[in-house]
Amino acid sequence: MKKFDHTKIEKKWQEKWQESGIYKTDSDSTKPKAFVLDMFPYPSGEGLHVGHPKGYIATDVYSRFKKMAGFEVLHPMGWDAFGLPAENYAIKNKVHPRVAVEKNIDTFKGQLSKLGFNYDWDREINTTDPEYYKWTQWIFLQLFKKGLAFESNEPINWCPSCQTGLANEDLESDGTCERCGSVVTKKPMRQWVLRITDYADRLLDDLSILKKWPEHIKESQRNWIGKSEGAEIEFSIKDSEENIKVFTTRPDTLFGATYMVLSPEHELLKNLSFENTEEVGEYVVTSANKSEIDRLDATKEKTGVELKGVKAINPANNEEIPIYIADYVLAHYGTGAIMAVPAHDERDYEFATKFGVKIRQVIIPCTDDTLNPPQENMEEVERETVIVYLKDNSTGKYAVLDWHGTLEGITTGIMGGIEEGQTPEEAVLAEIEEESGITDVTITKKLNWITAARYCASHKGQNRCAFAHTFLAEVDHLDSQKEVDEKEKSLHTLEWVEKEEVLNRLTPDHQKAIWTQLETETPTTECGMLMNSGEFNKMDNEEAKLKITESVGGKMTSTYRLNDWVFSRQRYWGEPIPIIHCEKCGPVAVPESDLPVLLPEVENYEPSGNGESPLASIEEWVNTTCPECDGPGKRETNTMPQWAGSSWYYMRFIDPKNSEVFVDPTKEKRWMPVDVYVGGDHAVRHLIYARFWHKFLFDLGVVSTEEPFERLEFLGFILAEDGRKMSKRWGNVINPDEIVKTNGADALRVYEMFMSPFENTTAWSTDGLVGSQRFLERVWKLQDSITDTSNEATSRELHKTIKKVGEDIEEFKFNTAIAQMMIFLNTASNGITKDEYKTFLQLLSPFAPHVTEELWREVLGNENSIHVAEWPKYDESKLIEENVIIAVQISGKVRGDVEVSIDSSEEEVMAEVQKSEKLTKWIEGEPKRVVFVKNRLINLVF
Ligand code: ANZ
Ligand code: ZN
Repeated sequence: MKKFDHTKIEKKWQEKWQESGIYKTDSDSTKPKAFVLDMFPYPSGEGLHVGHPKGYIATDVYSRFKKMAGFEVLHPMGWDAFGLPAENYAIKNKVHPRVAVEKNIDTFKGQLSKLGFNYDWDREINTTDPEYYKWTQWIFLQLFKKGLAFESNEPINWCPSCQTGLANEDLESDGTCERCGSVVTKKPMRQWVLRITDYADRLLDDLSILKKWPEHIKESQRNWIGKSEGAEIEFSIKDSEENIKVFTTRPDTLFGATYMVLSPEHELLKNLSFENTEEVGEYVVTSANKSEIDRLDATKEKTGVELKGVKAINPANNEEIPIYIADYVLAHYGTGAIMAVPAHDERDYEFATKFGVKIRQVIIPCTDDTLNPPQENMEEVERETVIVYLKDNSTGKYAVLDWHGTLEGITTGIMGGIEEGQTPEEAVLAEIEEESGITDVTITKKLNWITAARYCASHKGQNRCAFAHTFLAEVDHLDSQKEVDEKEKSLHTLEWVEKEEVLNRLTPDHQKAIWTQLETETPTTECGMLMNSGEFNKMDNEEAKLKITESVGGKMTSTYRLNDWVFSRQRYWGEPIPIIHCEKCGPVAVPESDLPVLLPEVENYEPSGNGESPLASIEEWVNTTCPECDGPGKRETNTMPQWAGSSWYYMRFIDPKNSEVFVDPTKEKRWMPVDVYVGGDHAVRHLIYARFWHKFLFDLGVVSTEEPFERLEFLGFILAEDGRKMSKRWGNVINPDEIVKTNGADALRVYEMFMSPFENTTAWSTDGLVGSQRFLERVWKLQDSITDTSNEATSRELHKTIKKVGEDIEEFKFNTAIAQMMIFLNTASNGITKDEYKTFLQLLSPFAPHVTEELWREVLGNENSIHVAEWPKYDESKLIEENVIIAVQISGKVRGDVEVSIDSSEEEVMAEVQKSEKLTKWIEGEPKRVVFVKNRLINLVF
């Protein structure tokens, strides 16, 4: 047997595979297709670390498997090379970004090639290639022609360090720049914007078609789109022609709107005359300097200014209500103005409490009691009740009632009905005296909200809906406590418990909720029935939403968190936006025949800092003629964001060299959609942008599917051995080139697929890597175990392995596929035939393509590559597990038997014995000794 030397064989096969062209995709093939796609990389200056290839290994394994299984596979690779990092790198190292990118691509490609990937490099694409970005510009022009790309002068995110405008998607969740971490400010500037919001509903609704996407990615997209359904309602302003339009998700609370708030940026401020202009003006300036994150920060105290001398009219009850400006209302959400309902909205509650605005409850939260739920077909009777939590100041404890009789098991506060002519407060004192015999009580707090609970009063044969007024009361000592009468005693026992215990002791959900609310004083945001709402009283609030909206002439509508896509960057390294500005004709599309608009050479590609792209300084390039009127025109100098090229690249792989169209329609139909898309980033950004462009192209009729990516597999990252992210900064980066040298590409590939479930984030382990290397060495040595006659155990395990590996690869469960191959290897070391060995190598070949090829061809003498061999089939009959009956003896006497699968271990047999009552009654304590004869008997000696 030759020695296993990965350094020799890996390089050799990589060269042979390239020469023989086994990875070329045959465009004319009629086999079923598999389009297997990686999120193509951004070729950074730092090269790959061992974490990067995890996804590429997975697609390599998958596409090799699919090819063997009879599919025509498209598995391409390319470079997403425009954008800030290349440009920042270039500025820092004083080289042209194009030169830097070319060098970086060389490094990346070299690193990837060493891992033995089966990419069809004839289809390599690069987003910075003019032949490629010609089509990115072409798509932009189509968007422009359909009115979906437009100019705007709204304030946008501005990164002072990158000196460019950014889309919301380019910000971290804390509002800093995703690239450099700087705090992003708002700056009004001219920019290009794509109307992605026109597609918001389809982007949202079609998530449901994407059955093969991970749920959490779909959920992130749903949140990003952030659809809210509600109503638009207009409020008139007293003695004015103006109106305030609000968006609300709770039109059912309209009667409770006791004030209004405009965002400080609201246009109406210009048209209204109010008394305190100076104060208002100052507030507007202060909020302009605050970040959105600050403004939405719930922990910060609410601020605002009332517009003195103006009042709005609540259309539901014609009440005059004050108008404020406050920065907790954002200009770019809904209509930029709200009706404030302090009784049912937390922000409004906080604001109203601080500014002394009226709070009016209009919704009564209702809960069905879970212990005594209302019964169907019973009449419902309404009752007003009081609930009071009484504190004994001498001990700090609170009174609870344990109920008896039909209410056995229920614990509540002191409670009872309000009688005719009684105020709730009088009822409280009366109930306390009746149920506890205590008199010298002071009421210290009344809950601001009435709540309701529905329950079944079975002794009365009726359902009750109790509207509860809730109180806190105190008594200084219990000296005056009298005996309660016998009848009350039989109903309940009074108990004093520590404050911390009260919540645990209370049993009805309703009481738990109000006890908590007494403490936190939060407004009630739940659903329920209406009160203080005129003709709508007692109506269910869901029903009231539409009814109230209609009654005031409002309309139901939706609003989205998603904003239009800010699509221009004031930077050099991007696709020029193919627009010419003409004084007479406005922005005009560059004729399609003039595409691509080439990115010109510049002396200095550093950002100017004044909000202009470096392209603005190249006069010869900027000045041109207007395609419409032949008059003087100026080229657009902003460039596209780095997400442009990646929004459609997958289709270019289908037809990478076509100079007539971005993809030939017949080929597009053959290959789209992408069957499996693999990556570990961009849950929202890239995946929303690409879906948007794809739907747009679908509407144009130039692509044939509604969605681009049929199935998405999202990977978990690989962390450094120390559990941190791999980064130069921590000095914990591992370069795959090193691993390839010392342990081999095959070992690296097997290890990364074996380390954990594919979607898990896992720390690198050198021991784990070495374990995978050992496994491959044992596979190599298995050639010594080849025998002429087959062995039943090996044969059975092999068929089990064929089935499991195939199914697991299909489901991206690579780790369990490898685990099964390890099990097989153990069995096979007792003997394996040459044919079985071949089959096993085929199963392993997608994971470890080099060593399996070497064994397949050089050791076992096959002519053709293992990678074009057909995927093995398993024999169902070999999968049936045979069972055997094992006699069970207790201290030598046969007491019964158990049925287990053949070759079960002592532990497995014991586990069966433990399940049998007939046997366990003979077992007491631990046996002194166990005699086990495989497939025959077990004897427990006591
Ligand atoms: C009255 C109301 C009563 C509201 C109530 C809520 C609860 P989501 O769900 O996030 O869409 N709102 C509307 N526009 C706003 C803006 N520009 N800035 C800040 N807040 C705004 O939130 C919709 C709710 O947020 C709207 O419904 C409105 O307050 C507020 F018990 O109207 B609501
Ligand atoms: Zn013109």
